[in-house]
Amino acid sequence: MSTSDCLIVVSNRLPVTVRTTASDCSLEWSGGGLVSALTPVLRETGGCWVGWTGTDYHETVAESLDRWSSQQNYSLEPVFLTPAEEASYYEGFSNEIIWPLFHGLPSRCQFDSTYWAGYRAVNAKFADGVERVAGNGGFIWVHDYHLMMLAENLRARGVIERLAYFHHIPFPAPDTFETLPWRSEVLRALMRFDSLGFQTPRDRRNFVESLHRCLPGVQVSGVGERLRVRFEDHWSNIGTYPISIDYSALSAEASGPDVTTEAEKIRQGCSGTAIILGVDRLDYTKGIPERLIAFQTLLRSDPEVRGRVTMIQLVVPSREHIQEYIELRRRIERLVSNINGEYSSPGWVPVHYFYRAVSRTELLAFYRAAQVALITPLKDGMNLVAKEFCASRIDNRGVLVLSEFAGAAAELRNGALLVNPHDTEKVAELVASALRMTESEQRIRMELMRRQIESYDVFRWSESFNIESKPSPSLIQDLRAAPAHMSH
Ligand code: ADQ
Repeated sequence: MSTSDCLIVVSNRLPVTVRTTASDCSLEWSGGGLVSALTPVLRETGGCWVGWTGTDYHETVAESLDRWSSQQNYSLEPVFLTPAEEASYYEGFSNEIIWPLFHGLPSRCQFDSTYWAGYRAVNAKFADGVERVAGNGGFIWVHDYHLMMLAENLRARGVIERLAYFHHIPFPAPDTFETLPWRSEVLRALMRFDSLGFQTPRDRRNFVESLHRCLPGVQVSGVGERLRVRFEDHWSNIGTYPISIDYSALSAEASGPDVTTEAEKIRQGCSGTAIILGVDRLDYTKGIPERLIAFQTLLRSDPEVRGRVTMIQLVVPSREHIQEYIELRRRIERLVSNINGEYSSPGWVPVHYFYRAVSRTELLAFYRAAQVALITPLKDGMNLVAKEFCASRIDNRGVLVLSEFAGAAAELRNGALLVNPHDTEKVAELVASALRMTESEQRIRMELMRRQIESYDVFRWSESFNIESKPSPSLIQDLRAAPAHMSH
């Protein structure tokens, strides 16, 4: 995208967490993949970020955001939600329907029609927020499954900017998608965007197959990863754009003296044992219990490794008020306690568990201190942790054991050891072979992955998505002239 274009990013949450007391309000950077990926882009281009504050309306919050905006080269436009809106749109439709369904877990879904009504109403509220800051031409870039109805709302209000949507989570197979009672409404609304981007070829394929199945009359033109799709009178570009990280900034920071000192402290804290690292947001899709069971299997089956390896599991708190997440946390803590109770010996504790967000310096130090990164989501749109781990390995050492169901597996398959995260015995075996891997093999694999991430970093991701979101007038003419043919 040309940096002169005005960029409006829209996502469920603003990139800051708002903390309020009776008299005061403070803002802190939020964690999560979306913020990690988009902050460097917006910092470079300027513009505006529209999103929910995580609160209902408070004057002090609005004032703090104004103050924050005046000190940055982009501004924050708040959307405030009432507790009822939060319950139906966020906790209900987004977290109890779309999140599990799109991660292939329909049995976890609560198909409640009041959630659907709340979702549509809040998408309209977001459209109000976008309307307040739009109007200078440019580009409105909507992020993720919370806001699938937004283009329809904005077009109905006469907003004429280019509208693009990036889908950060997996798009399920049509057999799963079609269980959604509001499947046609959601697809129709998505087809009002000018461009839609997906993380992997599989997600893109699933989306197009779902269109064919649920929206009669849809026409698809093109082959490979860049398609044009016509529904009613509107054409959309559809493509695959794997999200990435700011590789150079991360590698440079990882080589800094603070990170080096901290990494050494972590190694000493683990008495020089080999470190196996897990880093995740708290979520049932991340496969944290399954991973702990795999580690337990390794300790059980191979007494030689006891006292020689330490697993460090970092979990950043997420969706803490939702019952399922409270239960998941308890389950993880029970497993950690069982493993430590069963296998600890004087001077050695097998699992070091942290339930908090760690600073960037600490996070990079953990990446550098580890011998194995064990990243085994049951399903994941991309998984930026896998890419961050490789970017931090300026020594070209370390082994990535990666779930074949993470989007990142499509790009990193030549360097990582891929595994089915449900097969805990196989995970244990692969960890054992990762611990035995020679330095020369580690180097070959790590270099392959680092080169891939360096050549397709977050700026390339954003540029390729945005440039291709703007079809050339000649292409549009060609497509209008030619009879559309079905292809998928
Ligand atoms: P997430 O599900 O949030 O993102 P992910 O891509 O792994 O998942 O990003 C997590 C981010 O949080 C990483 O940048 C990581 O550094 C950070 N993080 C994790 N644990 C932390 C801790 N304890 N302390 C500090 N930081 C921590 C969604 C999708 C993903 C997709 C991203 C981006 O679910 O599949 O990769 O969006 O598209």
